[in-house]
Amino acid sequence: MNKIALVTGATSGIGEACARKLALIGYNMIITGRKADRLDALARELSAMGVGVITLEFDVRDREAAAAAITSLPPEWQEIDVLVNNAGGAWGLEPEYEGNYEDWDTMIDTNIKGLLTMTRLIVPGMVERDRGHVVNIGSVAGDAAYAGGNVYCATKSAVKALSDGLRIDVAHTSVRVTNIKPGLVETNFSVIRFHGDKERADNVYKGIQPLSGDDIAECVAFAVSAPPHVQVAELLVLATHQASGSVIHRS
Ligand code: 8X3
Repeated sequence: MNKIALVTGATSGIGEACARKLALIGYNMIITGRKADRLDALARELSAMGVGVITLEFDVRDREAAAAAITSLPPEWQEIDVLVNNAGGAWGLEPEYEGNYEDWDTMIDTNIKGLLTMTRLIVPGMVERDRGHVVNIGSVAGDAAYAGGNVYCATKSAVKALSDGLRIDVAHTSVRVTNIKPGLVETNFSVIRFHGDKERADNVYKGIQPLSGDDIAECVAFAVSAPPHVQVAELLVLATHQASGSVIHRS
């Protein structure tokens, strides 16, 4: 059987692009997300590429549902080689002193606790098999805070700390840990951040060519395809006219 990759949040954006790319390079895919119809459509597409596909519909914020989904996998599918912790997002861009409690909870529960839950469920098997790769989708936002980024930036700083921590904790094994830190990527990221305000979201990518989900998927494929003795610990990937989370040149 081919190697197996599990991608969370595979129904759109970077997650969807990662699922396609990993299928393209021969992984059997477990795709997870909250929207059954999008998972099914992607599953049909990936199956047509000749790889095995399993869909698991759950929200990474729901620990019991996540555990039940992983337990439900057939035994030969439990030996996951690559975990892409992609599910996450940004909700709101208000100053910290005016932030929305619900947005904060959503980001902390998804970006930090959801990632931790998936890690806790899948990495013990990797350690036992002395084989595996965890790819966390962090962000340039985790390197330094920017205006209004506050809690989102904090969650992505947490992704860095959790990636570094896990790398230390599995250093005695052959399991590898990669933190990919994208800058501006044009997906539904900003539409979600601005609670559906498409015009405001479009403005984020005005005057600059942003990255695409495919660009980030290429980086994930590079990291997981590196020879076994090579651990790509971190990749900071920016659009050419973006220098940091807050320095963006627009023409
Ligand atoms: C997404 C990148 O720069 O919009 O994490 O925060 S940024």
